[in-house]
Amino acid sequence: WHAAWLPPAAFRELGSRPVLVHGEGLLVDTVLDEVSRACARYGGRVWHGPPWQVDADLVLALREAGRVPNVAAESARLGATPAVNGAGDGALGDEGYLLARVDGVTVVLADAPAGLLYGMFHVVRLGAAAFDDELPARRHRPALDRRILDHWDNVDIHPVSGQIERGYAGGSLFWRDGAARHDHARLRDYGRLLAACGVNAITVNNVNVHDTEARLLTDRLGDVAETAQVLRPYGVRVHLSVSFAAPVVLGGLPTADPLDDRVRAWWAAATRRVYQRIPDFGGYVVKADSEGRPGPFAYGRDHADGANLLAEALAPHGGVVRWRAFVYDHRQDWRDRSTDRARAAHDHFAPLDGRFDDNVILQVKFGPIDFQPREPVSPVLAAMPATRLAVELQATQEYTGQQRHVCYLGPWWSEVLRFRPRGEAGGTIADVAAGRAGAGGGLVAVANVGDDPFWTAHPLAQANLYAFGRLAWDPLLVPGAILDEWIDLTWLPVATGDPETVRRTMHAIMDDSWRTYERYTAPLGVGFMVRPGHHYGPDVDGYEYTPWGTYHFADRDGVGVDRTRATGTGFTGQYPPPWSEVYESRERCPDELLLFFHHVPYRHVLHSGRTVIQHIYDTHFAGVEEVAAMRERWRLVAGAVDPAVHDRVAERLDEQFRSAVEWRDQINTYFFRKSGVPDAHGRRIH
Ligand code: BDP
Repeated sequence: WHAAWLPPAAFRELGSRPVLVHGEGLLVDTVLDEVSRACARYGGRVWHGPPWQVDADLVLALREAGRVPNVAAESARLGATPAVNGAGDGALGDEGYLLARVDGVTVVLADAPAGLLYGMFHVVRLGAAAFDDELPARRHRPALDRRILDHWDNVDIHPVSGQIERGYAGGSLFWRDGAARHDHARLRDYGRLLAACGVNAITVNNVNVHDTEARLLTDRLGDVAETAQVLRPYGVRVHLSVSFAAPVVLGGLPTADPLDDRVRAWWAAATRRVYQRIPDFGGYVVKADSEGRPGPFAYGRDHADGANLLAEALAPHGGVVRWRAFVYDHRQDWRDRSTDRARAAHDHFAPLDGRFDDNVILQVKFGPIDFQPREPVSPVLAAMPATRLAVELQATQEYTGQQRHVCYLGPWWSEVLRFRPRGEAGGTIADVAAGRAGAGGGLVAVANVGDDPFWTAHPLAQANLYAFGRLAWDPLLVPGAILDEWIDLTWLPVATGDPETVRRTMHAIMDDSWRTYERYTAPLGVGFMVRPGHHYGPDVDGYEYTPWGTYHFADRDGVGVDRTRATGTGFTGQYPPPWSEVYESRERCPDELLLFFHHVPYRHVLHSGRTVIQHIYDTHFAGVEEVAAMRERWRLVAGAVDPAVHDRVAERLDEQFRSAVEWRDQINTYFFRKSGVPDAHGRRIH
């Protein structure tokens, strides 16, 4: 498998110098190991101090209490600007570090081993710039304490979802055909990749917990412990998805009622055993009463009762339960517009604000429906000030081209994280996820990796994993700059041609690729015009007359879902002002979300000055042209990147082009036939 963003050559600068590593601990050993390997390759030297008195170019040191002055004084001495993130008190916390250039030596100081590890990867990222005398002294801390990837991996091959539910990059890194893979070398490499972009926890199994997977909690716990052990040196903690019915399915109890004492005792005992084997275990993830999963509703209890049951079992050990807010009726009547799936999470959860225990995190999908390439931000994220909230993103490209299409999601996630649900005066979604001093629910993404040699099948999809980690560390990073970092680390060290051409080409292909994808797929926020089941490629009416609650309501006069209070489902009323008013108004609603909130005539004029129907035609023609241009650009770097990678991307771009043409033709034809309105530019639409 390929090294992704940590090819040995990315360590050239660090590895060709004298380096001092100071401190003790498992993660310090990891730093030492990384530095030693780099130095062995590039001729540097490494000392494990004390003593301090060596002539090093780089010092990576863990400060022992009492031995070194406090960080505030020390940063002041080094002229460090305060960390942009985290507590303003100057503390470095468990994961922070101070990076500075002092008298010709680059210094990384941390108070805890994880900080040293993150600091070392920062030095790797900077390359030569880390040794520049102009390097600004700065404290660094993650904005969010929890930066988590949820793997939707099954232990068994599931008849419908396979080895990985919505996985597009081969088999699982953890499981194969019903058993653990024990592939420690690969797992360890995965841990490195995660640490290098800042991810500090993963969930090792699917949120849809089938029978074999349920047993990871009990008799198959050893496999989880083994995974935790391999990832621990990289500061990555393990979480488990559990079934709410576990006391029945695994424990033989007659009930899983959250208020039943036997059930509480069962969870307490099961959880105690987990912590005996995995002392730093992160916690549980639960999908309950959703898409057929068991939950508290069966016992007449609500989701606060359900979540608090598990919270109580985890609390003595410092664990958290991440309870998913993705709860809706997937058996609804498509003729009944009053049952709006977009409303479901808020209807269920907003009234429960204040009822959750401290170690409950409510994990909310970023949008009200389901990971579409365009949705408004979920109103739940503005409705529960007394609850710890995590924001859930989808790195696996279920609805964004399934890792056959290039779709760099950094700009989309950045837009979500910077959104201010209460208007300019209020905080951002990133603030909601950060909670107070970073201790909020954090940022979570559904993972996009598998055992494919390129990790993500589409080599360019790696950028989404990288960007997720970096945005979770610092949500204010600029997506183009993250991409640049990723290109620098991943591609340039191994480029076989002019590096600047490679960089330019990558940017040209990827910077705007999410918007390109949006242009040739479902228009103006309406979403879900995909093939039912697997969700790849267009199907104009695939979900239109089904019970799933995902409709576009196109008819001969117009298209879109009326979610207004005045005439529709009332969903706009779940937002606080100003958005409740902005979304309610056809005139003020942003173009890209118009059809999410309104049913409008085809000749409705957008802010752009174009009619809805002409916008649909134009964007679909443009989207396909943009993919054609991507393909052309990629051809031009044939000699400049590894041929195996080049071939893989080229083959995917061919498929993306074919698929984009299919989308364009089906969407345009469909709306032409519905509306009868010809293209203003006379282009051929069937
Ligand atoms: C949907 C996926 C489904 C997941 C579900 C979830 O299609 O496979 O189980 O989300 O998040 O997008 O639970």
